[in-house]
Amino acid sequence: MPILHGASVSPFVRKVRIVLKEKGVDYELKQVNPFGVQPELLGMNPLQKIPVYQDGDFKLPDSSVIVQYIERTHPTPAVYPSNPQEYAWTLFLEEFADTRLVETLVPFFFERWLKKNLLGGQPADENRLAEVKKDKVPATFDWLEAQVSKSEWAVGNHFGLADIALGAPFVNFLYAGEKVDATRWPKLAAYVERVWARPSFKEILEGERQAIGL
Ligand SMILES: N[C@@H](CCC(=O)N[C@@H](CS)C(=O)NCC(=O)O)C(=O)O
Repeated sequence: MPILHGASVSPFVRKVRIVLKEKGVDYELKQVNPFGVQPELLGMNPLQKIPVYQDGDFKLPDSSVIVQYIERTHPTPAVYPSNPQEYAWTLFLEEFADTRLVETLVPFFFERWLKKNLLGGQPADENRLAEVKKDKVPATFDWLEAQVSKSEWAVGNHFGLADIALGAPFVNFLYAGEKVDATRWPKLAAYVERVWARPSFKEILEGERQAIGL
């Protein structure tokens, strides 16, 4: 059985877990805390990040690369579109989610949840979060609002990897006590709820909440 090394609250680990759930792949989740020097992580990922996916002796880092591998080892149901433009736009939205969206949302989780629960109870830097709310949230959410206004799902007419990648970091925002302001970004707020209502998301999120006591 494959092993996924990572912490379930990581948006990148969550992305991979939802893909595995969508495809019905059984796996073992081995919890790895990425902070501090982790000898077991160094041997598997020179970038010292989670997740790492282990299939037999083969150890593969990076959520985006892992998902591409899983798509080839377990092709059905596909999470990437076959249309070249939709496929390419999915890759871009995944990149946007993993960079700009994570930079916008995860600081809230880091300051309010991680510091308290995993980093020795340090207080949240609310000034930093006020800056993120002013400088990053509006531009990121405005762009996404336009993206998700065209149809039910982010790319084409099917739920897929773009939705999984976009929906995952919003969970960290939620764990930090935040939600998309539906009065300012109504399409985005509804889209996030739609993604979370997907059975794969619901099941993974329920397990996460039980594991972290939320
Ligand atoms: N591009 C990587 C990003 C992974 C990543 O940043 N993981 C975080 C946890 S959410 C991590 O391991 N951080 C530890 C560190 O940066 O030292 C991926 O998609 O897997």
